[in-house]
Amino acid sequence: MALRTILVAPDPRLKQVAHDVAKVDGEIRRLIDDMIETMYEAKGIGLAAVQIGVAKRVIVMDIEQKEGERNPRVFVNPKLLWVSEELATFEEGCLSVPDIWEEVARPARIRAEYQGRDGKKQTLEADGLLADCLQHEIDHLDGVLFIDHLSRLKRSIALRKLAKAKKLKETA
Ligand code: K1U
Ligand code: ZN
Repeated sequence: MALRTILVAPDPRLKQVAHDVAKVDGEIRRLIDDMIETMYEAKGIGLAAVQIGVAKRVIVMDIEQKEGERNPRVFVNPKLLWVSEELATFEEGCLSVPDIWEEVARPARIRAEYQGRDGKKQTLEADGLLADCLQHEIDHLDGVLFIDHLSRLKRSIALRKLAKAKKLKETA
């Protein structure tokens, strides 16, 4: 397993639309393992392959992290089959948009299909943080960041904050 570098906005690679995975083979399983290691190292609850510069429809997630306990979920080729009209608001963060947290409203309940690490097709009904995080990560696979859901003013404040942090890092 290897740690991968997480891209930070406004890196243009975060805007690419990921391709379907044709077959869950050894190469994809190695990618999944690297993503899981990278997610835990970064202290995230989710990670999409696009965030490490790989344009494939792969997501890893663990929203129930407790000390010493790891239960990573894997979603290959995830697809939303149904979303509720009712919305739920969660405060979201993103490893590719560091140190910015904002409330985002998304469908409260979802039904999704995906393939697991074994390549088998599965369906899932979710609400709460799982539904929110899965929508956030599927957005990454379509080149969308959570700040794209904010008002123009809030998004430009967030982008300015990111640019300032980048400048400070370069001069340090
Ligand atoms: O996509 C990502 O970058 C992962 C992102 C997922 C997410 C978080 C919150 C709502 C929706 C989606 C993160 O994991 S941000 C980091 C994070 O959640 C966290 C970091 C430190 C302590 C507690 C939480
Ligand atoms: Zn994110």
